Amino acid sequence: MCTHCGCGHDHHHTHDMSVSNERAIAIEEDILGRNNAIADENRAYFRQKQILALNLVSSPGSGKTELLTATILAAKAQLKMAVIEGDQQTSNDADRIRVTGAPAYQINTGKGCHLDASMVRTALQEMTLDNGSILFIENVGNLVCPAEFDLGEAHKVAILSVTEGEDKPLKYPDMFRAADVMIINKIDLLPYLRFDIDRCEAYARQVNPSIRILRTSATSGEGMDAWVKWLTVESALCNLE
Ligand SMILES: Nc1nc2c(ncn2[C@@H]2O[C@H](COP(=O)(O)OP(=O)(O)OP(=O)(O)O)[C@@H](O)[C@H]2O)c(=O)[nH]1
Ligand SMILES: [Mg+2]
Repeated sequence: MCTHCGCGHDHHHTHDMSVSNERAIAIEEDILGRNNAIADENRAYFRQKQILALNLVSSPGSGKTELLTATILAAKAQLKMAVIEGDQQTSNDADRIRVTGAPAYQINTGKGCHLDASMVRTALQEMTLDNGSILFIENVGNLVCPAEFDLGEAHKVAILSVTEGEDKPLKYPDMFRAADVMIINKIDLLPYLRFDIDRCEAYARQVNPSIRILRTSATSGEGMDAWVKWLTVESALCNLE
């Protein structure tokens, strides 16, 4: 359950207005505990197969799917990649990924505002992933709820597009604290906007001093080299373990 937005992940409790605060906290801890246990199983599976799993989180429309299709097209000669797509509705994003030739599995969360570890476990049972590959898990577009839910990934990667405003890391600190990497996307649009990219980076470091920051344009290709290089290094580290 995501108690913050009352997304109704756990239907029988969230709609009961008489639930006391303590009870709500106990329920939340229980749900997160169960989620974490399944996330650990997913992580063990990834480790055994030397898969680099990344959880891509952002608000809707920051360019997660565009970044993934550009990444796959740029790197498919040297990296094996697959995608799990999370959206409330439609299989549009999985369809966009499949056009690139990479396998994609679509999860629809309905009213749910984030993926959870058990949804990913179900997807893993349906997919055949190559040893040593990279699995991108594109979360539901939402800058709040996905921060709390471990899916078993090695890293959360937060994507922030320049049209969203440079103060987002301060306004949604949980997400930028949970992420190991921030990608500032759509930098091709910077000439048309008042977006202070250095200030944005400073804000992100204010909430998470160790966050790694990359700047990309998924559409022009600028900055994609550094991103693909990071993926290559991280994937190689998984293969050494
Ligand atoms: N100019 C520009 N547009 C971009 C860039 N990346 C994505 N877009 C556009 O932004 C829009 C949203 O991109 P998506 O890839 O669908 O974004 P998303 O984060 O996957 O969206 P959800 O899955 O709905 O959360 C599309 O029209 C993209 O073409 C970029 O680097 N530059
Ligand atoms: Mg998408």
